[in-house]
Amino acid sequence: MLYPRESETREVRSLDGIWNFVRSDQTNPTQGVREEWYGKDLSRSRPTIPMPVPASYNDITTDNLRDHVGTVWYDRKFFAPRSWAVDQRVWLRFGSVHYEAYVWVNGQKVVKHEIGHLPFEAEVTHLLNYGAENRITVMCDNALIQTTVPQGRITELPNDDGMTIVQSYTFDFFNYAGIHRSVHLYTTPKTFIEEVVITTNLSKDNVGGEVIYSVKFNGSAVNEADNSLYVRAQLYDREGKLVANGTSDEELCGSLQVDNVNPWWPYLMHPEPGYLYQLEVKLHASNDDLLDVYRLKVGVRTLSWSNATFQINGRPVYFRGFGRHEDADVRGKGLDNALMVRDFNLLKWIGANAYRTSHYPYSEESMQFADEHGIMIVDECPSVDAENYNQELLGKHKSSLEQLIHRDRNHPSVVMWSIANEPRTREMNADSYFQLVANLTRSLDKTRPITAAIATPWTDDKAGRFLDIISFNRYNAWYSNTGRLDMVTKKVVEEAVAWNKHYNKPVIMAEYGADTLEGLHLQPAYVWSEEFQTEVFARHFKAFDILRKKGWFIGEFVWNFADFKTAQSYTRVGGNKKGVFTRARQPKASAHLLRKRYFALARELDDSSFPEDLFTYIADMGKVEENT
Ligand code: BDP
Repeated sequence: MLYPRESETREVRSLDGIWNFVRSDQTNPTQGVREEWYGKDLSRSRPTIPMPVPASYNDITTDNLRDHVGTVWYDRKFFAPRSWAVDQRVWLRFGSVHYEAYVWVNGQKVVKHEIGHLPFEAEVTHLLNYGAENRITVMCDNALIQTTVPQGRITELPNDDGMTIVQSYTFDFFNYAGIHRSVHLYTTPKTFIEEVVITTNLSKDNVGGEVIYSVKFNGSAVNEADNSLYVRAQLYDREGKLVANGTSDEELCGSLQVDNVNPWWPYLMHPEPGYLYQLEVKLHASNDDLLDVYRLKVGVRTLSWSNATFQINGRPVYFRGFGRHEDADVRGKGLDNALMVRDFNLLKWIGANAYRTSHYPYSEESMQFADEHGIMIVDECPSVDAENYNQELLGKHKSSLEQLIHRDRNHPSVVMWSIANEPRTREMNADSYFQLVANLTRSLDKTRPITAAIATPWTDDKAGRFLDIISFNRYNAWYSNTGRLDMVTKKVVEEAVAWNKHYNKPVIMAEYGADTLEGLHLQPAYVWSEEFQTEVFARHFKAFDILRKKGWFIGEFVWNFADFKTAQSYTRVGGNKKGVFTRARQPKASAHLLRKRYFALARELDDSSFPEDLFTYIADMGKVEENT
């Protein structure tokens, strides 16, 4: 599914803004469907309130909408211009709705989609009133049960007024819901480019590049058997200069050779990271008529991995990054460009070169931004804390990976697929389950390695053997041996060595950290203080440096980039506070330490230089040393 982009053959129209909103009665979640609320304006069925799109609905009002379980309804009106009635097809596309969505246009059912954080679309050409007003209605259900991805439980519990419905889940982030990402209408010609798949190669000396493309079209005017369609592909560099062009074969596939290529490099691995070309794909009819044009950014790079290393363009990579969340005050998981740009500024300020999209796919806009800035992504599907393995769950888990790979396979920033976070891999069926999930992932993309963030001890784990890279999560001095800073370094080293010995694969520490209340200072370090987080990090750094010398330890990811909202619990003060940045994206003391480490690693491993403000002037150290 291509990201909606304008071109000389396509128009894109945003439906973001303020929509009308109704919450269903929790005890009667299907009432709206039975009463056909989608058949007329929502306001004629129930009083509506204004609701921003994109945003989670949970934190917008001042009442208990936050904890609502079950269905909610959205609607809005829009105009379809008269010009769209002629020789066009019109598509309605959602960047993501969490968790399950049902969509109607002018009272007609259009599409149903399950699993949040992933886009879906449907053709609405025949449902629109052109040159007139139209209505779009969305019903969204946030209920998580044992067969959803991620899993949850719904129980009925007595409360002061009788009985109430309660949603619970084991994962540690708030189950924000609603229309989380942009809603677009876009047009395509009758016969149009439906898919573009890109892979790239580099010569050994990184001088010659190759962009291999494969295009699929969809058309009513021409059928699939008509192999007289062809594609013209043109590749432009950053300055807009044409550097390669070619014509596809009958299958609409082809390759472009790029001399003196600028490879895509991660941030700080090269003076010009995130180099992107623009590929222009033009679909032509056999009589040379131009049918459709689609442009996308392409980074030329190669990935390779072994049982000890992970390489990009032939150079070993050491990941220094974060686990993150899409999370912010008020808007929850709603797409927010200001926040996204701020986050990337902070990632670059701190010298990170990677993050994991813990624990679900992030916005398409952020993936494009990562491409541009050379930030490597470990791209995670929405499976978190998987347990009680069953066929239905497996089907949805696989579907989430299929949709994710389909969406993200052209991004140079995506360097690894993460097929789960902290699955219960000691459970009986975990091995056959993860074998099937890993096999599917590999069959969909052979160009990237597979990992999963595992917390089950290596002695009990049944999934690691199906991965290419082992990632483990562990909270020494926090969840185990709380407060014991003297019990970190050795344990981290021992565990990483054990994982490597057991599976003979590269190892990443994918999560470590400590909750930290901004502004709490306690010396000597004490849990929850800024001093403690800083010390926990330093003890891990020592372990990582011992491990790096062993040759197979390839990365460190702090948990978490920023503080984030969770379900209510006596272990959480307003949410999870393991952020290096606050929820408002300001640094805690540990951020300054981490920054020094990440830039020191970049200098040692990637030959990059220090930012001028990395060290604050203290004294003339040269003189101090001379005098001692
Ligand atoms: C890990 C989870 C992560 C949590 C973290 C924590 O992977 O989602 O937020 O623990 O408890 O086990 O801080």
